[in-house]
Amino acid sequence: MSDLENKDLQQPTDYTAENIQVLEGLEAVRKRPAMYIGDVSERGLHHLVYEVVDNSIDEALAGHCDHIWVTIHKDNSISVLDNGRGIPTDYHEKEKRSALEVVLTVLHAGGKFDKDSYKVSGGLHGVGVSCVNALSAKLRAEVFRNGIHYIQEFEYGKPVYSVKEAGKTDYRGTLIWFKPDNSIFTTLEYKFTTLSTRLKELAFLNKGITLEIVDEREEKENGTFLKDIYYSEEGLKDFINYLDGGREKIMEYPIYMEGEKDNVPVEIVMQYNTSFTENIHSYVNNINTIEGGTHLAGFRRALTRTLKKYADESKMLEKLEKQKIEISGDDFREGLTAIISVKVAEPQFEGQTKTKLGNNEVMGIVDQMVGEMLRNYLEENPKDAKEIVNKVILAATARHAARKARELVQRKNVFGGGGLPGKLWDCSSKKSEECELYLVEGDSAGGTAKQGRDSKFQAILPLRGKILNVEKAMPHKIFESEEIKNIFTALGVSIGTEEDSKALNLEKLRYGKVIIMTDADVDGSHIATLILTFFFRHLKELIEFGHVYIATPPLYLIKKGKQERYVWSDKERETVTAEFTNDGANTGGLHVQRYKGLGEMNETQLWETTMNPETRTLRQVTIDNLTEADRVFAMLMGDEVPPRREFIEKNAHYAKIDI
Ligand code: 0RA
Repeated sequence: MSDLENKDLQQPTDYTAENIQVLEGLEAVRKRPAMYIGDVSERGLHHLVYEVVDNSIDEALAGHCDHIWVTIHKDNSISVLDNGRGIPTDYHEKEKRSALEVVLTVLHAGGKFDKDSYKVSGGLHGVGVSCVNALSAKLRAEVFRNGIHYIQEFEYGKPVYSVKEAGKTDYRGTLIWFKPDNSIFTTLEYKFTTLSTRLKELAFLNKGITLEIVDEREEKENGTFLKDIYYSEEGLKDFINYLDGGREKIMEYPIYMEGEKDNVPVEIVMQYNTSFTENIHSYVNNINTIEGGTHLAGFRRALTRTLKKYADESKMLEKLEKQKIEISGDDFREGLTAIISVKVAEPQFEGQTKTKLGNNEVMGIVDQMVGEMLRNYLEENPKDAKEIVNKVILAATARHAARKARELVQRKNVFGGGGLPGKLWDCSSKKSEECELYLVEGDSAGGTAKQGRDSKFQAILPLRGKILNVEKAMPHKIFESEEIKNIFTALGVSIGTEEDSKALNLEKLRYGKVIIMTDADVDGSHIATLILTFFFRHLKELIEFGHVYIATPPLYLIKKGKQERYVWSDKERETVTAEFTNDGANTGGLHVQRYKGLGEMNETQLWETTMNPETRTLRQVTIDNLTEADRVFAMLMGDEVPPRREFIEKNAHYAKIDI
């Protein structure tokens, strides 16, 4: 039966605008929340806050607000307050209710009441605050406008009463308080760092606005709460200095460009450093366009064309020509950090995660602007221009060496028996989705893991000592490092530096889970970070598609008589000790063993605590914020020591590195 014969699939003939209206109501949002906010996990939960903050940012971009306060309350409800004009509360004849109620109950109604303002922020899915209302068990809107304090409450998106006056006020602004619906979300717990990092990013992207976040769940001894405040005077210039704090720069000041063409404001900042990675972060309407798009394409095109022309005219490329080394687009972006921020009135987002800009007109706008401004810059700053071209030449030479090294490795794999690494103890199952690869610190712990594992689905690859720091090493070193070669041959994937091979084929991946298992000490976390850095820089898809995990071995084994308990933190140790000794009254026979390394456990203990899927805890590595993750890796693994020490000291109380 063809689709056309299937009556159910045919459109009803009386399909009218009214039907669409009904379909687009808040019930639709509750039925299919993922369609509106991406997902209903931690990510979607945080998205609710971004959606509300975005409305306040729009008010700020319109020039009416300069301060936004976000509060995480004790019960994980959220408040967002701004000092804008306040959402209009006047009665709407046509809608038969207040403008405020329309904004909060009709999808996409946000910008409807302010025709002059230029709405650009408006969230990734552009659904507006009504969506947040639909997915909240309770929401309260308070508006301070014309000297009056208005209030209206909602439950599951439905008004509890119409907007009412609650008194007089000198204040001006909007307060939205909401409590997400626990029947919709898989988790209700907000992460301070996740929200705070996003507010920091918004402060850099929108200079002049103060963004504050307070966490009332975290009270300090002096009675104040955990809090961050962000404000940036110089916007993207501050942003790039912050991102590149851990990198050695090859120019004194970043190149900054700002302009507007055909109603598309464009702001770009860029600078080169001595690293070998490309770090271009692009934003459309404050949204990180992870998949790039036309704005990024325009930037790249102009960068390559303009630098190439300058280098040709200055005859600096002759050296390369003599060695028969051809320059490629990648070479112009090695060691480049750039931030591109455009504002597009009607953005078309495409791609798997809807973070790829599709508007064609933007390509030419960015291309032309960057081309002109960069040409002027190079002419006016010959010293920097020379440094940049030298960096490009170095990149081309290094890429040439890397290609040779990679070809050698690949040829060996094909002709020299290839196959799996000798050190790998593989599993018997061939179903990649159920298979797990443990990357284990040290041969001895590797041996224990081999004995303890379930060999049907668990494979073990021991790693000796510290693996190569890919943040600092020249690219071709990757193909000379035994440990790194072992990792990617075991995984079954290939890595490369060429443009086309970057689209990694995860289809060949031999394991559904890749689990990093290191000692629970400083060295162990350093090794885990080195491995994560390698994945982040060269196999990012592995993290993005959720394949990377960190094993969590216990810190102590507490024994008393026949009682035995593994614990994972000092706090837990205190609780268990108190329990075993009846609050310290009876400490006799208490034995606390501290596990310094995996090697101190026998195979049964290692299996029980760290490897058995029934009892272990795995931490999945996710990337909340790509820009911040990039900064953290550059800092942790880079040359400059002070920022790294500061980070480690500040985060020392966390048992883990959250990315
Ligand atoms: C439409 C019109 C006007 C203000 C707003 C929307 C507005 C919305 C939000 C959402 C959060 N904070 C907000 N602040 C303002 C004002 C129109 C006018 O006063 O002329």
